Amino acid sequence: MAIYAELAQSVISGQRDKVRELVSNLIAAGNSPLEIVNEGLIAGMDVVGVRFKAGDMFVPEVLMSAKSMTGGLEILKPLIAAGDQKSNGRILIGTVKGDLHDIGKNLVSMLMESGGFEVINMGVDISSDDFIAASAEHKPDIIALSALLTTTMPMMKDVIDLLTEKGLRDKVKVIVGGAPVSQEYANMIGADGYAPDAGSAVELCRQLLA
Ligand code: B1M
Repeated sequence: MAIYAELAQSVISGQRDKVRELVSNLIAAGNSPLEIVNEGLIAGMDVVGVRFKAGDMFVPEVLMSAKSMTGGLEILKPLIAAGDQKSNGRILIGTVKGDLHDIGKNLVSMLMESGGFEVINMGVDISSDDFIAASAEHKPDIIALSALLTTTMPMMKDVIDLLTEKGLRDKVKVIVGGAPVSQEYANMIGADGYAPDAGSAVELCRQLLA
């Protein structure tokens, strides 16, 4: 659909106001919020990723794209989020220490909420100690760790090791995700599960708590 291509292009060129306008138009025309996320916003960020890697886009431009995507997500969130249904479980989510990427993690968090989970979103650059402290405070059923950098992936293992060290590992499930993470890596570090995208993360949480 041409309007999705226009939305993706507006994300790529970092036009936050235009993104918000197009998202609003798509909602008004009756399009599904999840389709808008996947076909427009994520499609745009995918191109940004390719150009960033190729050196055709630089950090300030990527940040503009990220802000545009977030602007669109802000409008979509209330439409995707669940109403007042009973909680399916409590999830503590955050991006690990040293990693500032939060768009994917926020999308996962949003879909978890819409899937009926109570979500505590700790933000980015969260140390293993802070995950453990928050876990002791909030007693989540699941800790969900996001990492977008190969250099920060080892912090996921660090969180799991610290949970074990503190005798808390059997009290909580740990799931991992993010572009460089894989099922193989999840197995290697002793996580309870891996999900490649936001939709499967919700499905995984349901399975783990069934
Ligand atoms: Co960064 N960055 N970045 N960046 N950035 C990547 C990740 C990179 C792949 C770009 C590239 O080279 N092609 C590369 C990593 C290479 C690597 O390690 N393998 C990279 C780099 C190198 C860097 C810097 C080091 C660049 C620099 O400064 N020289 C730097 C690091 C800063 C830091 O974190 N300490 C950096 C900085 C930034 C910005 C700040 C400019 C910005 C982040 C803004 C923000 O998040 N607020 C940024 C962005 C935007 C990207 C790309 C372009 C897009 C990421 C994104 O938001 N994608 C990215 C390239 C790419 O991934 N294609 C890149 C859209 C989002 C919806 O997808 O996050 O993958 P994603 O999330 C998905 C799934 O992964 C999954 O579900 C989500 C939805 O389906 N998922 C989970 C995510 N978390 C999950 C958790 C789960 C389950 C599923 O369960 C717990």
